[in-house]
Amino acid sequence: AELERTFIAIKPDGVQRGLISEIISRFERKGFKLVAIKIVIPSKDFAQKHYHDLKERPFFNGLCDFLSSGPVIAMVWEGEGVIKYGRKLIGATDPQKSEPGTIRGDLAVVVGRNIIHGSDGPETAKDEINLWFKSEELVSYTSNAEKWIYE
Ligand code: YYY
Ligand code: MG
Repeated sequence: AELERTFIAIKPDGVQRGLISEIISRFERKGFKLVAIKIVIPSKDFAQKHYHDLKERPFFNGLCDFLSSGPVIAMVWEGEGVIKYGRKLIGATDPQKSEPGTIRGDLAVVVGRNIIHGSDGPETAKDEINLWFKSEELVSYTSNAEKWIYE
């Protein structure tokens, strides 16, 4: 199995709504492997770093206030195609446009409270993992199920 990794975060709305296990289970049942996880309240400054690509957008300030407003579950998930397929599991940015069956489609209603973040490509995945985690917080291990998930 290949070592592709993505950064996934359950935002303060997902945590407060009790959706941590629901969200984790969707990645876990798919066959992706959890290699890092922590709960953290990001500072506003940290949120601005995380969303630096969006700093010219009108919603940037509110978005960063929101991300830093409470506990976030920060995770790294590993697996073949996990970056792209993780985005598929998450659904479209606007939950009104997310398909049923996706996390945002099933569990969220408006774009500013869309409960989850996922890296959008290999470069952002690398940058976001490095921003949120120290290398020693990433755990390499072989899952017993791997030989039943990969051929
Ligand atoms: O990657 P993704 O989270 O699906 O969307 P981005 O375009 O990167 O925007 C990040 C974040 O910003 C989005 O999850 C909600 C918020 N946002 C917003 O509040 N209003 C918009 N029109 C677009 C995005
Ligand atoms: Mg994004």
